[in-house]
Amino acid sequence: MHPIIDSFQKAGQGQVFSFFDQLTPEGQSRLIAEAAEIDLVEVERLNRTLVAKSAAVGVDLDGLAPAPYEPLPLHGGNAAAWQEAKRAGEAALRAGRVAAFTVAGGQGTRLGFDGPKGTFPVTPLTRKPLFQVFAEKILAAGRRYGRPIHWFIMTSHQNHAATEAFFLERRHFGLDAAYVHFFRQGRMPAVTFDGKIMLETIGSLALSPDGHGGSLRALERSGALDLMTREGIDILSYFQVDNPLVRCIDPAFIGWHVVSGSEMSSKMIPKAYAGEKVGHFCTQRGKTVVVEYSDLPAALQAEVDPATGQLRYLAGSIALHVLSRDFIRRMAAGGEGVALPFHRADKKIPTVDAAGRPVKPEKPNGIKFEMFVFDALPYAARPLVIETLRADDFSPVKNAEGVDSPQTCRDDQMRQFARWLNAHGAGLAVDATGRPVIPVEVSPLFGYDEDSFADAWRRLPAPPVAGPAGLLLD
Ligand code: UD2
Repeated sequence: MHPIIDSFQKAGQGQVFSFFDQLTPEGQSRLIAEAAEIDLVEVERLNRTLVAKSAAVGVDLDGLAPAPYEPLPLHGGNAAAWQEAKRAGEAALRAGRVAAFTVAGGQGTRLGFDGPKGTFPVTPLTRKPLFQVFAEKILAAGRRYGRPIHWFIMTSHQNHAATEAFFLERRHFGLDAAYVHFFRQGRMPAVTFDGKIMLETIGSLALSPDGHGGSLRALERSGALDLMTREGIDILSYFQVDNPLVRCIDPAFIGWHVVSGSEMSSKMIPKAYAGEKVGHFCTQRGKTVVVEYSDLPAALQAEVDPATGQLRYLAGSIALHVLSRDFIRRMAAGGEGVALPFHRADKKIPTVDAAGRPVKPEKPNGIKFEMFVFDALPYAARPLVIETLRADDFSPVKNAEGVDSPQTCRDDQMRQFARWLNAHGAGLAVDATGRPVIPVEVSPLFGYDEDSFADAWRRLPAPPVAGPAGLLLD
């Protein structure tokens, strides 16, 4: 018997090979190869812990309190310290210590878009795809600081080839291809409610991406951390693929991380309303933790701080982090007590019945496991949370319509462009929400943040003129 089949049988997972005899030799090899990806010891541990627990068991809220954060000068923060942080970040960039990192392995099901999410057209006028927006910001930042910036992109098995092809076809949006690095994240098998690894078809396992937390081990496995070491890069700027407003490279953020000697730093925004779907920065037993919106009871989310009149759990996590290379390496190595936990999600998982016929379940029939990157925070030395303005850093595209949709994101981009323009006397008419009345787009290659925009504006020979489609600065 093949040793992989043997190990599955010994682990009580022999059902994976129920239809093995019906497969072609190639099909058999494929299934064996998938099975070889599975860490049976890990699955067994999850079965003993997460699967054995009922899904209703909540997270540990014992001793939870809101985490402190470094407020912006606008909200009473120390302006001199912010200036110093910015200078430190600029110095790190000029020294070539920083790389950008996008997690783009998600399936983007809510948006209903067929294809890697980063290929979704997102800018208001020219409809640049998300990947192009990030690419141009990274290209421009590299030029500004005199050092091209390496960019790591984590894909999934499902979208890896399509993502690479997209970059090739678009000539890496002007970036040097040698500075753009793709790697796949790991996969986890789904299990039934009694812990049996599920098949998707008779010849394949029900596998799914292991969550953005899987990025830490994938960075190690892919050789990205070695590359960083060779290139003298020790700081990674982490962001999600769905948020074109993000300052992929933010000197103040990087500088706060450096100055405070933090191993993992994060940005928070004040939550807009109690039920907003973001994680919450908290402290618990002396550690910084993020508690997801789905895990923090509604009553706690709605608590108001009498001193400020604001939500008590105000600090929303928008999934922007700066991580130190050696910290990632330590997390990836794992070992006792230094591993990201898995989270359980009960899902409708397409599978096969006892006769091998396809089944499309109507209600959840199994469990998927995911790791979350913010669960690394409690392991980081001197973790730091700093404030940012939503308008400067956060407008994700999540849903086809309504909140966090392509429309709200285009509007937010235009508000930002109009703000920059009007700060320099462009005199653009805007509505009560700050949205310009004509369509406006500023290319990241012109200006990708307030400073770079201001410099480019000063160099303009004459004020820009709007065309029939709107105002475009590129
Ligand atoms: C995430 C955060 C939430 C808030 C919000 C901001 C979690 C659990 N929640 O919510 O607190 O910060 O973002 O927008 O993280 N991804 C992978 N591989 C995976 C799964 C996800 O690369 O296996 C990427 C995905 O491509 C995307 C990002 O991670 O860039 C976030 O994924 P999501 O859309 O599932 O996160 P969401 O909206 O539930």
